Amino acid sequence: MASSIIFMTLALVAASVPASVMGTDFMVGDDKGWTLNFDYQAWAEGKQFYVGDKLVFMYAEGVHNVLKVNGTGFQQCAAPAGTVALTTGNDVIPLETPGRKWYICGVGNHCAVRNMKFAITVLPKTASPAPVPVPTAPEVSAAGGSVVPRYYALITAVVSVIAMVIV
Ligand code: CU1
Repeated sequence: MASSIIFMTLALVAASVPASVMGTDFMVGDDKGWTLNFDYQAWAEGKQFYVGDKLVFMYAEGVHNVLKVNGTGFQQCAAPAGTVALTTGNDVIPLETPGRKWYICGVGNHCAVRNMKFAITVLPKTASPAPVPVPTAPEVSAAGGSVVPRYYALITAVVSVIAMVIV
């Protein structure tokens, strides 16, 4: 009974590991992708982003781009000098640190007028599961405990028989 409970606990722990280790890929705009006149802030509102997740921006190459900016750049729809635009049309941004993140499209007035901008808050990675308890220790000692007395009883019996014969 105790061992089946331990086994079920281990199975549950093992089943829960992949979800917390592997991040989630968020398709920005879902099936609309990265495009004009989509409410990306509303898209982001209901979601929880964690370190290890990724943002995927899909769009026709050359039509848009992706700029990671700061809060000021977000408000002004202007990237700080030196910001490198992502331009492949299939841009994947790993969320590597927790905190506030801002993304805009740097083409024309797409950010200021066409709503191609959003901000998210990336949360720290969820606590990794506690180390899996090692179930072998109590089981081994239990098995050993049953084996040793058996031999001990046998040896005791043999010794007592020999003692009786000698005496
Ligand atoms: Cu754009």
